[in-house]
Amino acid sequence: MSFLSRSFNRVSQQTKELIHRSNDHHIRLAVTGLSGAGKTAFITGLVNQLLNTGDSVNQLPLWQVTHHNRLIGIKRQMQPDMSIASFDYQTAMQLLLSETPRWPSSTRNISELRLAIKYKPEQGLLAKLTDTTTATLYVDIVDYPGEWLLDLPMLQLTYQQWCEQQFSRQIIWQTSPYYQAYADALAELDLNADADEQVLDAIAKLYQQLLQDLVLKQGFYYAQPGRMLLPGDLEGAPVLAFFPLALSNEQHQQYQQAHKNSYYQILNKRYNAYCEQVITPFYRDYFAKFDRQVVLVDCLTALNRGHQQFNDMSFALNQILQSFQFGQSSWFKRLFSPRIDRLLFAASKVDHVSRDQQSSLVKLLSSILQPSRKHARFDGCHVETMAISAIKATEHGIVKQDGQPVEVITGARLNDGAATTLFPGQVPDEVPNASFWHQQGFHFQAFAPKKYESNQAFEHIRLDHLLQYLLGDKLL
Ligand SMILES: Nc1nc2c(ncn2[C@@H]2O[C@H](COP(=O)(O)OP(=O)(O)OP(=O)(O)O)[C@@H](O)[C@H]2O)c(=O)[nH]1
Ligand SMILES: [Mg+2]
Repeated sequence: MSFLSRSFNRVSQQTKELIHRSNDHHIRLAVTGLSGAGKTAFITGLVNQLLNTGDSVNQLPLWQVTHHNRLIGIKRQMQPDMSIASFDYQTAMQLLLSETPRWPSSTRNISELRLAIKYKPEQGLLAKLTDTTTATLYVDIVDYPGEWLLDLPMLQLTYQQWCEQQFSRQIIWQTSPYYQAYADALAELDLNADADEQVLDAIAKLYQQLLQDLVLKQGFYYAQPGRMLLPGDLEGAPVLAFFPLALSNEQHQQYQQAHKNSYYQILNKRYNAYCEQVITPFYRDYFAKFDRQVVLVDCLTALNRGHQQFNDMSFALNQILQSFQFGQSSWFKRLFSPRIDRLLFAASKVDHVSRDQQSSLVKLLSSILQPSRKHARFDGCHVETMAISAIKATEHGIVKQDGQPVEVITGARLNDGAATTLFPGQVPDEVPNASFWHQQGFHFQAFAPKKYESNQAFEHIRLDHLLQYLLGDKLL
């Protein structure tokens, strides 16, 4: 293809994007959640529902476009960004539909997909203006490792502020057997001296071991830089070989005068380089352009992990949500500075609890995300909270105990596949105090996916309600 025709194709692609966006026929949906929250399962489940609409049984009755028989069809389309991978729906489906069904693996890299939803507009403005009987809404969704999200708050902090914030978490760090080695190495470091690459690498490794232990073994959530948990192609790169220092404000001021090759200055420089070269491109290219957002939160695993861990998850989420732009959108803003005008907090994996506990889960989620809700609402964004399951792995039932009906769930336990019927326990509707965890704690079970047939849409909980909230107004 000649240079001219390539350029022409690129320009016409960009023009098409612009037309979709200005026509209000394009939505970028942010699927936000910490690692393990259920983003990949959610995207897979959603795509599975959408690609199977039009089957004899309407699995999405509360989504009005299907309820009113206005949906013509949904297809996956070529994604807009050529430089990133396509969301691997096929592999996720193969795992879910295999002889022993398995969940998709934890995500290692960024990927994207676009869906085209073809529908009949209601006999309203759009139908009159365009004089068409069909219209198409394009929906773009990005999947990425939850660890990358942890870095967004760093963009608002200088190196000094970041060090101070990290060391305010010392009580949490001290729960790890790896903390002491890191603290000792810092105590021996002369921050005015010429930086030695190997010493920096060695201390960064100790800090990385500390973070990995805190997240993977102790069950905490907030760990920065997030790429230390999942370095990928940044493994061994100087831009990731930095760590926070335990210094007072006066000491920071003093070391800021040190010569440019000193340990302090090199650490400061690497921190800034990480923000500019690693976080900013990710944020600018994928995270600054959303119109709608779903925040998936796995409260049940966090409850299992403990009081400090649960609070740490809430803190991480509220910090991360400060990086998003909320507010009423207009066609002008949609083109030049998009804002999220609908935000949904979704408690994921609600199939892990019995039906009578679902409303408590919603209340619990609302209570922990209260600061973010206030922030988004203040800026004019609609906020809703619900409990969902993207791919239902259990059945609900009722058994009699001492003559009384008790709500239970049945499914295959994740760790050994054993068929299990149980009452998973009560969900608190607000964060309990620490003594509750000391006395009894929580023991919610994880379940393996159910066996589904390839020509059948998965069962789910409230994906139709979610679609109505996030896309309903764009399909009128
Ligand atoms: N029962 C049930 N389990 C779910 C559901 N969604 C997710 N899970 C479980 O949660 C685990 C994590 O889900 P993922 O979709 O991989 O989470 P993620 O947010 O993509 O995590 P990262 O890729 O690590 O960022 C899965 O392996 C399942 O065990 C659901 O709807 N029901
Ligand atoms: Mg994932």
